Amino acid sequence: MLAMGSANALIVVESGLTNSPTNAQNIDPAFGFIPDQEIEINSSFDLGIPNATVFGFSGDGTFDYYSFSVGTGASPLQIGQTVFFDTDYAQIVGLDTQLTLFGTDGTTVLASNDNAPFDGPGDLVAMTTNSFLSYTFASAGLYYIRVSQADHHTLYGVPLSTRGATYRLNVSTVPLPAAAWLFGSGLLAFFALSRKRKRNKPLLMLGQA
Ligand SMILES: [Ca+2]
Ligand SMILES: [Ca+2]
Ligand SMILES: [Ca+2]
Repeated sequence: MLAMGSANALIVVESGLTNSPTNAQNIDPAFGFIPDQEIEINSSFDLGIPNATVFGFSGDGTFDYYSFSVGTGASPLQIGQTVFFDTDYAQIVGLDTQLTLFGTDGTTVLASNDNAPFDGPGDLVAMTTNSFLSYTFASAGLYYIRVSQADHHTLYGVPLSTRGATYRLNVSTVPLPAAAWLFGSGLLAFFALSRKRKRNKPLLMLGQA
């Protein structure tokens, strides 16, 4: 089941049939801009952060794959943006997550993380075993993020346990490139205005007479 359609549809519920890239659950329609206190990078960019949330209730002994678009317009994620992937609440049900990001072929590993290097919002427990990773996408396409269960003998984890495999997955980004661009053009506009004001100086000084 996928929450679709509106800008407010921020939550995807894991369908239970997402055990490979070919049947990954697409989360593009779930991206919205409503502030979410549990995304990892939120303190000073609370407004206008594209983010999507997945609630996983797997419990079916499989991997959970989700797909998302970058640079195609199907999601707000753009080329050159750093995207953050974060699991929350898994630890309190005894699930030690592993997050793995795959390229557009569904098999090339771009990044993977077992335990977040910090306790972020939604982790609740010190020394979290929830996962966190970030990645800056250089080219457009459909990518895959996988939630699995961490395993000391398997590099990228094993299928989720059939018991208690509940988690929340947050996908978010900081709109830095667009903000920087707007800031730059704002400065240009300011200087242009300053030059114009100088040129019109006699006119502006009338008010002080
Ligand atoms: Ca979090
Ligand atoms: Ca977390
Ligand atoms: Ca972990």
